[in-house]
Amino acid sequence: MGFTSGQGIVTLLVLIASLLAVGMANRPIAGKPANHWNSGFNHSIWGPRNNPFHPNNTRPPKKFIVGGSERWRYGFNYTDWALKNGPFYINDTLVFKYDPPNSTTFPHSVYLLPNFGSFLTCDLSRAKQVATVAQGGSKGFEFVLKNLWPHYFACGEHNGLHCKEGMMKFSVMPLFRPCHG
Ligand SMILES: *[C@@H]1O[C@H](CO)[C@@H](O)[C@H](O)[C@H]1NC(C)=O
Ligand SMILES: *[C@@H]1O[C@H](CO)[C@@H](O)[C@H](O)[C@H]1NC(C)=O
Ligand SMILES: *[C@@H]1O[C@H](CO)[C@@H](O)[C@H](O)[C@H]1NC(C)=O
Ligand SMILES: *[C@@H]1O[C@H](CO)[C@@H](O)[C@H](O)[C@H]1NC(C)=O
Ligand SMILES: *[C@@H]1O[C@H](CO)[C@@H](O)[C@H](O)[C@H]1NC(C)=O
Ligand SMILES: [Cu+2]
Repeated sequence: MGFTSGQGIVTLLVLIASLLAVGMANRPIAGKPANHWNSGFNHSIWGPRNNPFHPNNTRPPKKFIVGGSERWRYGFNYTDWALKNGPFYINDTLVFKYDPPNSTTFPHSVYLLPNFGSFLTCDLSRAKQVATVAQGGSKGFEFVLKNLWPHYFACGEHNGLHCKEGMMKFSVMPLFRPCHG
């Protein structure tokens, strides 16, 4: 069947009417915000502090003790720690704290793995050591997040065993935050 201009106008009117109906359906009801794009938007969760894309997210750089009071040790879930303490931003500092080795304490260290594959398998063959077994002492080893690419941290001790079996690994994707001040 042909599509005459008369039918076209009717179609257009029906379209406009249905758009208006949708608009009416989103009219404010008692106590609800008038702007329907905002309804259901929980500002407690997605406020400036937590939302990495919020224009007012301008908190100054922070220091994080990796693992919190557990520090950098064998058997603590650092993936979980990173999930709960992130997101991390450019210029935040990660502090790795672990005792220098002696006859009773296990040595630890900090390596950066080159990619997700080596992170999954704890393959240290192309990893870059960023902290020796001695550098976690006293105030700890500080790593400033300077780059926007993913960082794959792992303990390099026992040929990857601490990473594989001891959960001593986590990844961080630093986000860009507009400069504060
Ligand atoms: C928004 O999220 C906070 C924190 O999870 C919660 O306490 C609050 O009840 C939520 N508000 C609404 C309206 O869902
Ligand atoms: C950002 O903060 C400024 C000053 O505190 C405020 O006037 C403005 O409304 C905020 N913008 C947003 C999108 O929350
Ligand atoms: C560590 O924590 C992550 C994130 O909460 C979880 O998915 C994972 O199963 C945990 N790993 C172990 C071995 O419990
Ligand atoms: C080894 O180091 C730990 C932690 O620093 C310390 O508590 C312990 O006394 C040390 N042991 C020896 C034998 O030096
Ligand atoms: C990070 O810090 C450096 C030096 O203090 C500064 O020049 C840079 O603008 C900062 N970057 C961001 C994204 O805040
Ligand atoms: Cu270790």
